[in-house]
Amino acid sequence: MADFDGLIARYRALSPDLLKTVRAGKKILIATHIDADGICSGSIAFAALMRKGANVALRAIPDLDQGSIRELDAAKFDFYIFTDLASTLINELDAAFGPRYLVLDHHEIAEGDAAKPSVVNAWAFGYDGGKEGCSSAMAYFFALAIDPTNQDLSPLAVVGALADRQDGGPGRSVTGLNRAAAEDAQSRGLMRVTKDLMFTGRETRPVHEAIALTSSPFLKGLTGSKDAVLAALHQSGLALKDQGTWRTISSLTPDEKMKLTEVIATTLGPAEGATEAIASLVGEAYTFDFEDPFTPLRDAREFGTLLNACGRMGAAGIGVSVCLGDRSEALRSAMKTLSEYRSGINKALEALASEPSRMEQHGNLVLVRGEGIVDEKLLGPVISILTSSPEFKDKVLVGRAESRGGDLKISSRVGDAYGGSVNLGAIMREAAEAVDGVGGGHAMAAGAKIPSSKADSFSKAVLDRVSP
Ligand SMILES: [Mn+2]
Repeated sequence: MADFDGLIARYRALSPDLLKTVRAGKKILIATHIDADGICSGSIAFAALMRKGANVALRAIPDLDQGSIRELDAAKFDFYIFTDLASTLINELDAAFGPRYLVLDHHEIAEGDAAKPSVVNAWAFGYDGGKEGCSSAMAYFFALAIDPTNQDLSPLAVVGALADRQDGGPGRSVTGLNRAAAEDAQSRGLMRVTKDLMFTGRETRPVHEAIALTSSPFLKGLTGSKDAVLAALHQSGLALKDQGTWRTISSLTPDEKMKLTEVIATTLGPAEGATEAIASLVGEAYTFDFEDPFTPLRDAREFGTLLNACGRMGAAGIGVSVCLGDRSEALRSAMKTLSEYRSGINKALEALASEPSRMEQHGNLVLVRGEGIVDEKLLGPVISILTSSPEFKDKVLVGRAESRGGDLKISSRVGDAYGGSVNLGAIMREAAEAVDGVGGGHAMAAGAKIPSSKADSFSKAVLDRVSP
């Protein structure tokens, strides 16, 4: 049972001490993960403290480990706040910082650690941290306990939830703690919730571009291919322009939207999973009307993609600036990063499609050998996109790419329609440890880093643990 009141009470209880630290002018560092949920949660915590006049800095890091804890310690801050990371390293944080830290997170955590005074974790309050409580929502209610006027940060909580793919409720809706944040955003008039076709850029892009940009679900023959989409649409007779201007998906009439769905159904044909792909195109759209039309910030999912792109491409700081309100230089640079990110992903997907032998199938498990064609930075999104494709949505995908220093980066995801039960977080941790690597994560999405020379024994260790 979710204990929302318990979570709020917890935050209220710890905020006086924190505000004392702020007022004393102590140096505070917020350390957060580089993905969109990390960027949003870090930005929310940062904004809440900055508004209280805190001496606060924010740092986004790819992975927290012993080495990065030592670096943070050496930076000599008086107090540390961790968002979207650290739940598996509580002992190490105790050793390094004693009582001078706080973790706001939603990753799985040992029960004993969750009860510690410095830890606030979604799981400890009855929320499934993988589905109904992202770090950004955790940070949002923390901010709200510090000051109720921080309600204006609620849109970022929704962005973080969608970016972490926590929209598994009915009609692709957010649930649980994320829902509570979404309701704040709605009631303040910051966010509009509608039922719409879920194409990327539904408010901002010409219809054919929006369809080609959509990778979740992966639309075979359409995703990544503007020309193919245009050809299919031309045949349907759908009016793509209005007085010379390209129309957007959201401007289509209900009948036209129906027609569009039919065109896509025809193009996908009777392929396995096509019906589900089309069903998952309809869902809850979250729109921020205060954002400029024709920017990716207008749609909460696209906002998340923009931030993920920044994080992956080594520009998390730009994402933070956008979250904190920069709509000029930072937004321009984030949009440029997004288009590089998209073209990198498309290239990798095309390369994999042209070499089917790189997708090794073992029962329900597919090993994706991305060495040499998938940039390690893009491995996670590439594997995610593949698990949303009709071909692999009932499979478990484990991808790999070359990393620096003779290592392999591993990224694994469970397809949306996978029938079995599997905990990738545990599998990645165990299989990696068996070959002197490190791994971990969520049940549905996890990763690892292993020595290249151990690739085969790692694959075998994974195979042994995924039940056929
Ligand atoms: Mn997260």
